[in-house]
Amino acid sequence: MISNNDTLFARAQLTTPGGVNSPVRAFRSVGGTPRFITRAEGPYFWDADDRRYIDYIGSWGPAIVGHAHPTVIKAVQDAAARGLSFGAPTQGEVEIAEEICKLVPSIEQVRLVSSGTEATMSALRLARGATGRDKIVKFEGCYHGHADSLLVKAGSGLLTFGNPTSAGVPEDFVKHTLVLDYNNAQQLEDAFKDMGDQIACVIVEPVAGNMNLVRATPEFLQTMRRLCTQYGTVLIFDEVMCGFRVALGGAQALYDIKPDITALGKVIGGGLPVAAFGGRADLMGHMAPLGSVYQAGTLSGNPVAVAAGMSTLKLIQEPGFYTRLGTQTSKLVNGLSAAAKEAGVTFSGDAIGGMFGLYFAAAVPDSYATVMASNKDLFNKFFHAMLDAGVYLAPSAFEAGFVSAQHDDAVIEATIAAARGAFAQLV
Ligand code: HOZ
Repeated sequence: MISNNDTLFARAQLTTPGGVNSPVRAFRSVGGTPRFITRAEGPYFWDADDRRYIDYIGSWGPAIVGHAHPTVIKAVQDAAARGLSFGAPTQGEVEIAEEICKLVPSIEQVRLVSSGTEATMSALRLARGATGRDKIVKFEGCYHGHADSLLVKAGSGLLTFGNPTSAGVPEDFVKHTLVLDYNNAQQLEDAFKDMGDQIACVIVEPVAGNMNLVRATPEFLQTMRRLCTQYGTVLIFDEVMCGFRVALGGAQALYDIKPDITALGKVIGGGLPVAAFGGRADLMGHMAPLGSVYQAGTLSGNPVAVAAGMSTLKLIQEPGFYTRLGTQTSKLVNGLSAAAKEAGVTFSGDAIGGMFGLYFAAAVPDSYATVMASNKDLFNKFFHAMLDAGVYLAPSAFEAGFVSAQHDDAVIEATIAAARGAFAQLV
């Protein structure tokens, strides 16, 4: 029988490059046909053949309270009934800004945008505008959206500037981007010693989620904070993925480090397009209309999206929310690790709050190089065995996974049972 997913994928490729609107969805890394999703509820979604999957991407992070949570749906329906977009300020924008500032104390003022890419791109412009400097530092393996200056990989040596990772990004645009190793505090010290007074900002995922899950060491982030303060460089935490995921106040609460600017997204939109950047009021004062750093957006602070985000932010503040989320995520990772061990498969896992990493490697990686050394072929086989068993993991060995508040014990146990079968197929 012809699968509806196959039919839709064939059609999609006629009108959309690669058949998808975001590359990782195309299953290129793991092979096979992407699933076209028709509906979702709680920890599950269903594909075009009406097959149900336990979902561990949660829309790549936003679905922290589970899919189609009745409270969020009601808030969206109520907001939509009042009008979809006004291009003028609303009370909802004031309320969500107040909520974000309350939950993330390093954020004194915040500007809403529509995607994580916009948030990091604008944060970068702000840092450059406020410092009058051009150079920026990022780390290999951290992904900050697809702005030109950030699609850069390391150059040939430590203090050489980077090379574009995408066609269409002129060398000239990235000649100010220095790419250093994640978790290498000494390298960062050396870079600042060499050119600290020219660096506008350091941007980092304090818990990286785009090279699988890789946590920063406290020493690495503390060194970064110290150097940025010493040299008047803006420290930007990209918490688009880990914000409200690893803890209520984000990774900065977990590590007890205050960045100057934070980029947020995903959870703050509850499944609709809301992202934000915010931080020290003196820095945010450089933004137009107060200052000379320009940024704008027709759908920024969209009332329906803000309603979804605000209701999600309220739900995650319910007592015990993060304790339960962390417990379920740890149960998942521990169960998968035990199942791999029983099967004799080299495997490790890590979990922080509602985010997790699965690695076909003996130890949890701490850098881009160690992540890349994990066994991608085994991951791909495991991915397909799990998919066949009704469990949807991220279709790439280099993406983090996400658990929602609706992943109860029965769901986690069903996943571990599926994994026992999947690991057995690998040996
Ligand atoms: N940026 C996401 C991967 N880290 C993918 C987003 C999507 O395809 O929806």
